[in-house]
Amino acid sequence: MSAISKIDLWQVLDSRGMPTVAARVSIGEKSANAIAPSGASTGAHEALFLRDNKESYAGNSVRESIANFTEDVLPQLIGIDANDFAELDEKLRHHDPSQTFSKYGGHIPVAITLAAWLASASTKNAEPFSVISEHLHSTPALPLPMVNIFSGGAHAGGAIDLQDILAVPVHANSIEEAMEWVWLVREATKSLLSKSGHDQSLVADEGGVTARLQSDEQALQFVTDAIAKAGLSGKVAIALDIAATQSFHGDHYQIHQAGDVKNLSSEQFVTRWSKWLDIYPIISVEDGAAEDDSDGWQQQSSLCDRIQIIGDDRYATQNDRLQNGIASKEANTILIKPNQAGTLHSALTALSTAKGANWGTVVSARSGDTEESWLVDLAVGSNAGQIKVGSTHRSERSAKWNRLLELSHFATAPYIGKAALAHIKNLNL
Ligand code: 2PG
Ligand code: MG
Repeated sequence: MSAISKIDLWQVLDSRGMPTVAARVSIGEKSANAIAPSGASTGAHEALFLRDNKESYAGNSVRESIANFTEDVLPQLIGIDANDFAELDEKLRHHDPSQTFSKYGGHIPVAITLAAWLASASTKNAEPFSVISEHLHSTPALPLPMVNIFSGGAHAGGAIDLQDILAVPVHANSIEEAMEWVWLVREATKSLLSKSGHDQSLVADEGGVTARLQSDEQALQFVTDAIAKAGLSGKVAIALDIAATQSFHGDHYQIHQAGDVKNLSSEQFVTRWSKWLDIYPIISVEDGAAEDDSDGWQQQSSLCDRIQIIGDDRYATQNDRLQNGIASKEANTILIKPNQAGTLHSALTALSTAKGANWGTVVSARSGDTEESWLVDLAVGSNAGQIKVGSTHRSERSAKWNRLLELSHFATAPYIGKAALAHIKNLNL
């Protein structure tokens, strides 16, 4: 038993400079820290990130939620076994029973439960990923990366509507080769944009390139051309995060084209991006319909045999929402973000449910992230298969890639490569 002897909480800053919470969980002499990440394109169903709404940091401080939690809940967590992820989850939910942790916010439970995992690894002198694999009885594997190349939407001031155009190095044989390929694609995209007169001196929230283009299609063409320029056509594919919740306005979608704003029905919206599958090498589409637009999700279900259809805002790493998705066969993959669930245990529960249904799992960072790399251990230990942490640039992103490269260097686990996409029947690779 690794009883929690002390928990410290304090305010720090994330990669966007926004206040967030850091937790230190101590088990006797051993301790570990974890910081809560936060999203920009957040969904309505995810655990809340509560900000104080006072003068400090112009209303963005989290000090008050830390103070409330420290007074009301924290003492009740002392003595719990840090290895018992389920009990910690239960205790936290007992004090804040709504699914979205509306009383104290989900940022505090996620930081505490992650730090408890890392502290328990430290007491065992074990790598964090091996604690996860032991817990889930899974075989560790280095995941296939999905790497942001071009950013729009909430991550790049609405430069284009699409939030992310990502590169998937499907045919790479190692994580080293995978990282080099996506790096080459990012460089080629930047160079093509520069040559077309688009200033490339800035990077987006997740380290991707960006430019204010006429349409999503123009950006897709730039990335497709960049893959060719890098000599990687047929080896590197494209994944999209459409983040459709951001374009949804009650009963219709709004898109921008050559300076015009167009309103589209659910059907028109899904049909529009479905047509891209015949033009660009797209193998994966995330949030192709808004979180509660069930008609849009049903329409995409016919594509599940052909490409990866991922639910992010739609499932919000919540097990019951995922179970509905599995029952309706509207998708075949879930994005796993621990802070959407609010606790490590809940995130692992959703991940296990997805795997049990032969769905794909993509462990994902947030657009506001931190210098920590536990996400990689989570992906490796759970054998998630895929990981998304943004681009190759910016330290909060490279911290994760570098952890993956470290695990590869020490031959900790095999690289899964394109086998991570085996859940899609007729994927054209
Ligand atoms: C997403 C994430 C990460 P955010 O939508 O998948 O790219 O973005 O953290 O802003 O929700
Ligand atoms: Mg998303």
